[in-house]
Amino acid sequence: DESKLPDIKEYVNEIQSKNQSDLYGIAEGKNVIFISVESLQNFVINNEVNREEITPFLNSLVENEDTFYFENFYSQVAQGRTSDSEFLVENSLYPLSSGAVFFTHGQNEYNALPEQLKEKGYYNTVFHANNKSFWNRDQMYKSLGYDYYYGEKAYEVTENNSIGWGLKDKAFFEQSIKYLQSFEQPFYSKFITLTNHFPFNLDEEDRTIEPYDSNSNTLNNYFPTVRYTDEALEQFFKQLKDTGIYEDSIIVIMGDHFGISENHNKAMSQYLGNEKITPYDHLQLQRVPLFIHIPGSGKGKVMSDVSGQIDVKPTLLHLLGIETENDIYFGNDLFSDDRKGYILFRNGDFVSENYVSAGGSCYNRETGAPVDENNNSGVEDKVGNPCTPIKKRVMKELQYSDDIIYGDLFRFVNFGRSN
Ligand code: GP9
Repeated sequence: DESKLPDIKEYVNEIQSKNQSDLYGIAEGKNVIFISVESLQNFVINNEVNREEITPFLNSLVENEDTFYFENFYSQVAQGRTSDSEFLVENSLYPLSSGAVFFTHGQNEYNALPEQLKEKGYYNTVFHANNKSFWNRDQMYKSLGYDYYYGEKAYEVTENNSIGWGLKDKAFFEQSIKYLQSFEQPFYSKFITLTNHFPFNLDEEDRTIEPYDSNSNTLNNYFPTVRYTDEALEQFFKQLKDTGIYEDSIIVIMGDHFGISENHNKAMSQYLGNEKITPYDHLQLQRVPLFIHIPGSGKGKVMSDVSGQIDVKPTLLHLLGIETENDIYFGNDLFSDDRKGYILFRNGDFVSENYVSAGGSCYNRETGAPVDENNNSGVEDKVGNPCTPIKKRVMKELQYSDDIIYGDLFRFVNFGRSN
């Protein structure tokens, strides 16, 4: 109920980044092209399979002087998978512990990224070649402030240009460009890819690297589909340049969530060369790549701090020079040096700069070794389990986020928007 708001606001005010970064406003007035890549995990970046590079295009982006690449960026989704990642990114609130918030709270009041951009004159669209009602997107997108959703029917889908869940990524981007060209600028457009979806089916003609060899066909086939999507992204960048959209845009590429589940731990440990996949390793495998590409900025670098999907909204708003002081959210601006220092997961696990709490144990983040909880190893001036104080904050933060969603509390907040 409404009476919870003062405590929530106080907490949010405590954790929000106060120091403006050098990059504040660097992309003011630019289009935002956000690409959510299905099941793209971070372990494929700058890695090989059968001695071949898996993601040559994304690897070239890591080196690109206009790209910020976040190598310790975590997916924080729960049962709502892709829809949860969309929810985290656009609201900087946490998904729910059961069910998909897109379904259960699609009619809530939000103060989402698209709504805030609309206020600044942006035209907001989503591109995703699937049935519009999947994940209740058609409803939820209205609540989040989208102007239009280009779903499956906006595309020419044939037997030849589709596989698995539908339209192949290359055709998807190719057919989307004409819509982008027709928009008045600035626009915010989200693209959600599909080809790299479990069980990773791919036509022979689209396969440019060979599968891996293990007891898991899922993991084996993951690599060629990841490569296919990498090529689709490269092609899309080229099309954006050819049409002149590129220069007036910033381009964000993010993996939505894991593609290889725990069921494939044996094959995964073989690939990674680990003896087994521990709870610590499992959490580290929740890392997905985040690239923020700002053409002409020349300031790109690899960012190594702990970060997650909860941080995307304030980070993007600040790059666009949009103030968030009166907003209510749980992430931090990833370019600010004033951040809360941990990333939490829906089940209460977390990763902080020094520790990882997973499966009820506390680990040293750097080494992966369990911290001796009674013996104070790994910390100098704290007695007891160093994960305990962070865990308390984590549980409180999840509770506040749940309070907002279950109570639809943003009904009672005046964010100063006119729409
Ligand atoms: C469905 C696509 C995949 O439209 O976004 O969803 P997922 O199964 O990954 O949540």
